[in-house]
Amino acid sequence: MRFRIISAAEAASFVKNGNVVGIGGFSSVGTPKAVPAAIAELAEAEHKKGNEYKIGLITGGSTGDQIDGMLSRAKAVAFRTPFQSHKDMRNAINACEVNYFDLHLSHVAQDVRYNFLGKIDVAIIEAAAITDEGEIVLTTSVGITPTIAAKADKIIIELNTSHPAKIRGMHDLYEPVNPPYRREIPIYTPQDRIGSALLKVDSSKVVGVVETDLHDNIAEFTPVDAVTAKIGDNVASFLIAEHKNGIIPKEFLPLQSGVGNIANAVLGSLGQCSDIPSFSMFTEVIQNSVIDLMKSGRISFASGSSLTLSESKLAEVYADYDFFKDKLMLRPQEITNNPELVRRLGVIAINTALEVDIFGNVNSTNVLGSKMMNGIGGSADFARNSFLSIFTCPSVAKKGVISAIVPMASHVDSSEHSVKVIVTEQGVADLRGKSPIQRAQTIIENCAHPDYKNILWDYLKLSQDNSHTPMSLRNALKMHLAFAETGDMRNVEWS
Ligand code: 0RQ
Repeated sequence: MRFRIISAAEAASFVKNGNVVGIGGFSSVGTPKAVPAAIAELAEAEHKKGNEYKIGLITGGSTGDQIDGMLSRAKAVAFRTPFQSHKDMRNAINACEVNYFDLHLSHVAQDVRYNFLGKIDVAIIEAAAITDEGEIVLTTSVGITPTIAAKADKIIIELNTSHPAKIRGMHDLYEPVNPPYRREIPIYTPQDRIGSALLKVDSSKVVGVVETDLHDNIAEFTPVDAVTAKIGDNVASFLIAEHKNGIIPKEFLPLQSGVGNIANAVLGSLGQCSDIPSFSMFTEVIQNSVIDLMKSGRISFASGSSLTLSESKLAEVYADYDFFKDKLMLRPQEITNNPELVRRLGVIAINTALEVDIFGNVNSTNVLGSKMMNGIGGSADFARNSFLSIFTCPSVAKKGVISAIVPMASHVDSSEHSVKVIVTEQGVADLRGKSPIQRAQTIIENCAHPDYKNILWDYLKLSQDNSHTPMSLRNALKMHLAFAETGDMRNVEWS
């Protein structure tokens, strides 16, 4: 080993109050765990002594309890970007204890390279192995690791012995150069390899290696409920019909699907349909269902930025690695989510909305327009540039007191111009080639919950005044107001 082995506590001592810390990895897997936990302890000790201690935290995407959980509970985070999904970090953000800013995931690495986010003091990255030359085999994700390793003043490596060294070769690390010298990214099929399997870092910046065997502990998926299964079936039937009609080419197109149970249900339904050929994924997060569909021969290849698998599914992959090794590729999120590639490859993008308005504007992030949920993630990277952009959601939330279909989205992440199809358990609204009034009619008729259909039809009638986009300024957010004041959107009264 050419680097010094140090304890997590010693590693944390290199991270000073006010530092900006870049975290390697992505989507709660392949991220460092021991050192962030030690930084949280250090912060608590400093606070007890009456000293200030807060860091800026830049990650690839969501992280687990050792990063977003422990650091937010320790009140150790001054600012946070780009995406989080931990309840303690979310609460700290919504209490304005942490300055959070939401970024498209494809932008994070380039924003760091462009120096938009200031200096990176320390990069902390997880490795499965380190070669004699000091090159690093990453673990189950990539995220922004190559960029923060290149830009940081200091690098701390967590060498995680729970990952087998045989995963060397699963990564394809490539960083575009900055304008005006940037060229095209030479990926023409999801399988194309363009970069290095190993991360090369400047050895003089590595302050030490911390040995761990901590697991990421991704929860097993909960069984799919009836609503989620119906959404999955609706998306699958729609895509199958598009394929039959020749809109989707006979070879099919690469899929991107978001995270969570709806995404799993969609893939499950598509996977069961033998009318479509086996397909590939060009996505951000590779989750359990992809592995099952590889085993059954329905998915031929998956390119992503993380293998976000439950413990048991990751064990299956490692146990049968010879089968999986030429079917999985992990890349930086700047590549997996790159607009150029998503557009060129003709990716079919399937993401989840919190709410959708009757014109097709999608809110993925801010509950009632103001409370941050997780962040935009990669949803708009894909939606804006895809061959076909689909957003899914249950038609109601919180046992029916909230309608996901509203007259006006209380916040917009993906605009009507990027959204082609809305799917709820009620049905499918195909928005292609439709004017705002036609979109509103289709969404209300096909996607709204029966409890809300007449309410929304009434809104549409009262707001139609011979203008291009029906809009009643007095009423547009009244359903949200009814929920805020009475706890149920069904109590709305139009005026
Ligand atoms: O809350 O768990 O307390 O009941 O929001 O909603 O329906 O369980 O869906 O877990 O997939 O999350 C958009 C947040 C959806 C996610 C979002 C409440 C609802 C529930 C969660 P409870 P569901 P999901 C990119 C992939 C952006 C990033 C992205 C997300 C909770 O998908 O973060 O797309 N997306 N990444 O009850 C108030 C509403 C609500 C609501 C739902 N209108 N108002 N609460 N909820 N609708 C690309 C990749 O490739 C990964």
